[in-house]
Amino acid sequence: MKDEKQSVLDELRNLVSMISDVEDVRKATEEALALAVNPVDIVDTLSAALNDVGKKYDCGEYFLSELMMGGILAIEVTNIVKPHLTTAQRKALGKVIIGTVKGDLHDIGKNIVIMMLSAVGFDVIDLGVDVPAEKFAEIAKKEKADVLGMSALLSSTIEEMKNVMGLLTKEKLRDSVKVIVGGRPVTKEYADEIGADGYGKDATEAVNVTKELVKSRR
Ligand code: B1M
Repeated sequence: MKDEKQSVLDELRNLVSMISDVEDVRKATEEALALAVNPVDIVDTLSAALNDVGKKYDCGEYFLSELMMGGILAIEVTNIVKPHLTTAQRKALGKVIIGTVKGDLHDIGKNIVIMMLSAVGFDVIDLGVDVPAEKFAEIAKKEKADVLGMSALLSSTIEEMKNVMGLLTKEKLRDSVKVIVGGRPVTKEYADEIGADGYGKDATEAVNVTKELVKSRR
């Protein structure tokens, strides 16, 4: 028989992928936390549910309105989980600037990565979405960032990562800042191809890779 924790996670996945009432989604998230479910498992469940939504959109079962509602439900869940991921003592592991590349408005995955990086003690500056290459370079320089992170969810916008890499080289910033990339269409091969220093397939990997990148600078 499934344990209580798994049942509530299954329920949460079902509620989000069926685009249920926001109150029910909130209740299931709070119930999971009350049962001491690891917040990272809640985030993973949310990712799986959004994948379900994406598949339904792909096959024509859902339309843009459902895609948008999926995003709204995800924001509700992450807002509830966020305080449970944040550590009380900050260890100041390093400074990270992160944004979603130009032309791309998806920010749920990026925000989860930010939550997890902040939780382990990184000082994170969120550049938001639709971030032009010039802004990545400008803020990396101004903030003396250890790591620059780029997220992209559209296959049409990952090309923008290459532009950012080119500008960082042109501005002679590649010796001072490490670059990590991630997002649904991004692969390790693509990260290598554009000369990024790291790739994270999910938020947990993003945290581990960022830690390694900061260590390699010292
Ligand atoms: Co859009 N969308 N969307 N969407 N959307 C996708 C991405 C899509 C795959 C859906 C589909 O067709 N199956 C598809 C892209 C297809 C493609 O490019 N091949 C798509 C499309 C087509 C579009 C529009 C073009 C739709 C339209 O207008 N006709 C439009 C584009 C707008 C734009 O950006 N210019 C659009 C709009 C939207 C909404 C605004 C409605 C909404 C976004 C709301 C928001 O972000 N605030 C939305 C949503 C919700 C989705 C899906 C359903 C969910 C995305 C998501 O949040 N996933 C998505 C389907 C899917 O992903 N299967 C889809 C959950 C999230 C936790 O995962 O972001 O991958 P992800 O992040 C992960 C990892 O990738 C990684 O860690 C995260 C946590 O584990 N990661 C990193 C992410 N960034 C990282 C950075 C790192 C390291 C790791 O280092 C820096």
